[in-house]
Amino acid sequence: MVRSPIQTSEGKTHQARELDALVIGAGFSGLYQLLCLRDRLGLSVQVLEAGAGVGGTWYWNRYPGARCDSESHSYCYSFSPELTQEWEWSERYPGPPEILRYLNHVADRFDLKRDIRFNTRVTAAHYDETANRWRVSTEAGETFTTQFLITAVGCLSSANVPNIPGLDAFEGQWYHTGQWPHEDVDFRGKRVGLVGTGSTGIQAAPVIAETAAHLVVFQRTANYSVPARNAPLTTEFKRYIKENAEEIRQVMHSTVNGHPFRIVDRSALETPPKERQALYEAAWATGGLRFRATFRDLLTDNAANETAADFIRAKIREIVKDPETADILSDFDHPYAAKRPPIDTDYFETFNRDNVKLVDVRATPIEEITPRGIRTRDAEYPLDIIVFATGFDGMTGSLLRMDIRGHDGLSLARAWAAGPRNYLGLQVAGFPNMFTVTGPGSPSVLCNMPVAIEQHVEWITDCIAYMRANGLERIEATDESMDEWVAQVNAAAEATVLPQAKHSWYLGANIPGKPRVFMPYAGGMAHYRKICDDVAARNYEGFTLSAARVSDAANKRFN
Ligand code: N01
Repeated sequence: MVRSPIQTSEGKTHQARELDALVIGAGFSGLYQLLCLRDRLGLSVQVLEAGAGVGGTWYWNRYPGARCDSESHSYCYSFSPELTQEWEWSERYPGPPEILRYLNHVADRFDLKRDIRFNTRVTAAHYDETANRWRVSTEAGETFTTQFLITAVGCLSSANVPNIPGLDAFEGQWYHTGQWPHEDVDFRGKRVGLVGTGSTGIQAAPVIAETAAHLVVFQRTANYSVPARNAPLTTEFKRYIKENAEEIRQVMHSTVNGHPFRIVDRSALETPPKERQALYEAAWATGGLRFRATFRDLLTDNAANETAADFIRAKIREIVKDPETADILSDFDHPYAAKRPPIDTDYFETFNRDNVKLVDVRATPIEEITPRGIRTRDAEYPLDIIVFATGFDGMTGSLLRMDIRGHDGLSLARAWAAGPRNYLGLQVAGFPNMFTVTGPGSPSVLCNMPVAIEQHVEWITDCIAYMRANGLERIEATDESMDEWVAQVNAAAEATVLPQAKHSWYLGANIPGKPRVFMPYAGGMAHYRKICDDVAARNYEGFTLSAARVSDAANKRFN
């Protein structure tokens, strides 16, 4: 490792670590990116991670009921057949402790932790044109310089605590699910308010209701949910996973969402109603995201989608005993799966409990938080604990909270003032040698994440290997390729029902003032993979690559 003197803005001089690549974040993406760049390409790499351990999203999201909605045998890396064979999942859907055990196992197995600096939050990354290097600063005042900067910061890492007047004066305790304490929160004997009914709130409500004295769920938008049907994995299924690992991988790589099952090539509209009902019943009994794969046209045709919506509405009315509560829970304002479709364990059943109440805050909005609880237009609900399951500043939040500056001091915040713009979700014009793993403009959150992550990390690794092999030092997306890609991202979204969910975080609609832009690429993971492969095969078409050498300026002081 080389150190060179750096002049900070305060005028102090200290040593900066010089690296080939710096990776921000030690979740699924950061760990694999470190392994690829360090062990396959032989680069000097440092990972900086804000948390005290590996895990990224799963390090922070430890709220009651948290569980992954991808099936465990697909929610893992597939790059190492040995790793696949040696690891054994215990349940159909893993919870945070098991996912963290898995990621720690991976980090230890591949000796990754020695190049990860924990408790280290990156605050800024500035590109130095002359040196062709990024200068990266941390909250603690350390500085690193690096040729390649890779953000592996996750899509859902910047918690959104709504700006409701009075929170500061609340006399009870409050928590955001995405920043859950590492100690247990004791709900016993407590009156708990849960704000938000996205995937998180739907998972948390049944578990909180089991121990709390009373739970009030504040729902703004009714949400579809399908039973997860979580269960321990049978010995037979565990054997199936091992024996068919390669075939499962092939399925995940060839499907739209990267899951280990295919969308059935059958139209909901063309299927006779009785048969369609039977298929939905079977899918409901199977549970999980497989429900969405029952028909091929659910996300592309509103009338087809309505058949799924009708089925779920009827299920809610069947499960929930109080008709008024059932009406509020099933008063959907968007097509099924236009928002990320939650899967649950006894969510709707929870509203049959005597200690649970649903409040429709679309009809009676929350006006303030008082010292004693939450006051809506119609009533005050006394509470000891408030749980905000109010989501995240998704996809761009965790990038924009760092001060990232490219050419001529251009900030990423300014470059994205009208919404995120990039090429392939991987690079932004004006920010050379910076790659965003599963950034906006890539399938990311519409895909089983590890599949999307492995594809990005491998593409970035291959790209850097290509540069090294060809004496190239700098890669930057062009403006034209970025314009073209943004148009493709928009067209892909418009071909689906996804943009019809007006309150969706996919659109940035959950954050006041955030530009309304549909962020993930909805054209399908398999198609996206092919596009990226083709770009690489055409010598990184759409990027400008140059042989600008890292000059001596790398060793001189930055201003
Ligand atoms: O967040 P969300 P999430 N007053 O943004 C409501 C992933 N995930 O944490 O819809 C009242 O979806 C908001 O209401 P509305 C997954 O990708 C995965 O639940 O804006 N309510 C909504 O009900 C998921 O999509 C897993 O009207 C307010 C809720 O809060 C993503 O994380 C598990 C409000 C936020 O829903 C985010 O899910 C969990 C306010 N001021 C999460 N502000 C699995 O793998 C917001 N809301 C299973």
